[in-house]
Order: sequence, then structure tokens, then C-alpha cells
Amino acid sequence: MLIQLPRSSDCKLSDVTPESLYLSRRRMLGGAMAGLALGALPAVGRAADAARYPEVEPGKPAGWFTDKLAATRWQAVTVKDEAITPFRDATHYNNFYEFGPGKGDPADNAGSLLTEPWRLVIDGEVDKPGNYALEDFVKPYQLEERIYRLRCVEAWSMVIPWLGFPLADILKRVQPTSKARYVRFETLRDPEHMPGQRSGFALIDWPYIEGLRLDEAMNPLTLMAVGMYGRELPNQNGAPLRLVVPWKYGFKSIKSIVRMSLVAEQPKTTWQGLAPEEYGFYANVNPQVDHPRWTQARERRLPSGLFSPNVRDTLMFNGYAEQVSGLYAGLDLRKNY
Ligand SMILES: Nc1nc2c(c(=O)[nH]1)N[C@H]1C(S)=C(S)[C@@H](COP(=O)(O)O)O[C@H]1N2
Ligand SMILES: [Mo]
Repeated sequence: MLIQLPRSSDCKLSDVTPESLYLSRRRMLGGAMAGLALGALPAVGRAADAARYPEVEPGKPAGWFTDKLAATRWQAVTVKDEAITPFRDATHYNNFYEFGPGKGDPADNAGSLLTEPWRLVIDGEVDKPGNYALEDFVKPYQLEERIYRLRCVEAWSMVIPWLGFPLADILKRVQPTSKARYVRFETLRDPEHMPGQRSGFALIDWPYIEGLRLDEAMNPLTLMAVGMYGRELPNQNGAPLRLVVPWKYGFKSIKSIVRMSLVAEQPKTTWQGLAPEEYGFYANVNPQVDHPRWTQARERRLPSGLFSPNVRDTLMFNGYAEQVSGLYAGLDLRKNY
């Protein structure tokens, strides 16, 4: 397998592994990845794609993250023949209204987010509720790399290599009761460190709330992410813990989660509450059901510019129909958008 690194990196050829493409030379030479076991993996990196990878800023990984990285199942899920979005775009074109409404605001402002210490509460209809320090919470789970398409309801998209663990693994441990039918997720509320929560922009009633039906939450594709591009999550991408639901519009993939509650009733979610005729609870990616103000049949794949807009057809369930269409058998997807 021959993978070329961008010129700016001067790794030895023997260091060139798929995941090393996400890591800066500094981190690699620092030995963080030394001794990493690699199975026989399919190549993400055909040479042409590899040349598009930028250098990844290594961040300051928490001790538990570095420990877990060594046993990661790399490329547990991949996207065939679609280039991974450069790290720079994935971290500088964001939606995270807690840090402002502009696409660049999260990168500019999320430095103030306090991610350590971080606690997660799991409560509601579960046999084993808990209030965990993040480093204790993640202990039982093995990290997997999942390369997923991310399709925003605003008709742009990316391909992002996440690191995380299946939400189903968490739910199996906490044991939902027979009354549990939905999972409700809550983002941190901290106006002092989240300027968007002070400004009252978009009339959002903080904290940001999202939800899934229990069977959606149990689907093997649903991921609780703690990292991306071989490193921990940057703040603007929802550090230290965020949901990734690849067959749904991006707003379902709630960031910086502090609470997960198993509940009997469908939760009232943020965007549905703001504009129910535009944003539904399901929010499944669906090229046949347009947003009232724009088509959902196509999307702009980042990086996208004036002269190379990089427009492509949107796929049913964002390309994950085989894995998830069974969840919606008999449901009118036009009504349940
Ligand atoms: N707490 C919170 N989570 C959020 C958002 C937000 O504003 N606040 N934006 C959502 C939207 S609209 C999208 S498209 C994705 C973007 O994720 P990314 O910035 O990592 O690409 O995050 C989602 N999760
Ligand atoms: Mo979005």
C-alpha cells in the first residue's frame, strides 16, 4: 500500500499508515503513536486523496484519550471512493450556536469552553443511572474509527473520520427500563464560557436539546464521539463528547453533551421547537423531501468554492439506507420529516 503524505510532512515512509495521515509530524515523532498495532486495513488513502490531507493540529490530549488510542479499531467503518474532508475545513466551518451564528465563530470562540473536568449524567428510565467523570465513563469502551458523511440541513456536507464508541454499548450497560422509548441529550449550559448563550441569538432556549428514538439510538451506526482525525475532538466540534448520527441532518448530532436521559415521551428538541414546520424530530436525510426554503436533492461537499462548488446528489438516508431504512418501515417520511 503506497500512500503519499503532503510535502510539508517529512515522516519516514515506514511511519506512513492510514491514521498517520491525520497526525502532525510533531505528534508522530513525539512517539504518541509508537507501537500502534495495525491490522490489514483497506486504504482510505489512495495517493490522490492523501495529497489533499492537511496537517492536523495535534491538540492537547487528555491522558485517558492517549491511553485508549493505542487499542483503536481503525477504519471500522469507511466511505468508499469519497475523499476525507481536510481537517482545516472540518474545524473552521462549523455550526455550534453556543459560540455564535457564523461558520467561523466556533473556531474563533470555542477556546473558552472548559472541557476539564467534565461530567456526564445518565438518568431517567434506566436500571443503572450514573454521574460520571468523563475519564471514568469512557473506561469500558473500545475506540473505533468511523469515517462518515455529515450532511447539514443547510445542504453542505463533509466526510469526517470520527473516533468514538457505539451508543448501543453505553445503553446496554445502563440498562433502559421497559418504559424507555427515547433518549434525550443535553449540551452544557455555561453562558460565562459560551458567548452565544449570552447573546440570545436565534431565540434558542438553552441548553441545546436533541433526541432519538431508542431503536435509532441502538442502531450500530449511532456513535458517541470523543475524537476525530486521530486526535481528541477540537472544542468547536463538540469536545469532549458528542453524538454522531450519520443518516440524519447534522443538527441531530448534538455537541458537548453533559446529560443523557432515557424517557418515555418524545423529547422537545431545539430546532423542532424553534421552527417545527422546517425542522422535524426525525430529520432523516431525504433528497425527496425539500426544506420549505430550499431543495434537499443536492449538496455542496466541502471544500467548496465559487469556481469548484463540488455539488453532488444527496443520497437517501445520506447513503446509509441499507443499515437504517428498516427503522422507518410503514412511516410516512413526508409527514415525519
Ligand atoms: N450543542 C450544539 N450541537 C450542535 C449544533 C449546535 O449549534 N449546538 N449544531 C449542529 C449542526 S446544525 C451541525 S451541522 C453539526 C455540525 O458539526 P461540526 O461542526 O462538527 O461539523 O453540529 C450539530 N450539533
Ligand atoms: Mo446543520
